[in-house]
Amino acid sequence: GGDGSVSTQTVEKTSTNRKLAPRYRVLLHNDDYNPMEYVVQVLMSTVPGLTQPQAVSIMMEAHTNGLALVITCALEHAEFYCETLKNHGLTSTIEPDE
Ligand code: NFA
Repeated sequence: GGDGSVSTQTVEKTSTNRKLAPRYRVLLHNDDYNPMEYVVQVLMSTVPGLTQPQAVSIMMEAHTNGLALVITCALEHAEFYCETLKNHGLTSTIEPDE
């Protein structure tokens, strides 16, 4: 209070201080076996909303550089996409964003 005594303060927990879920990158690795068009089709059937031009770009980046960013998303989605790519013979890894 105003008399010099020790004060207390209440901090309201509101929707403005909810922490965002951490995000993760799914990285596609190049290989010497999978045909380019197959990689494009697997990417499009695995990642919702991925267009053919985006899938071609990701595939070509992995082919050229060895690695390409597929998507950044919540961990449970990243793990699902990584497992689905593996089930189709593609290699991918997950890393924390930042
Ligand atoms: N490197 C493969 C080829 O030349 C294509 C590929 C691209 C495979 C990206 C995996 C990932 N057929």
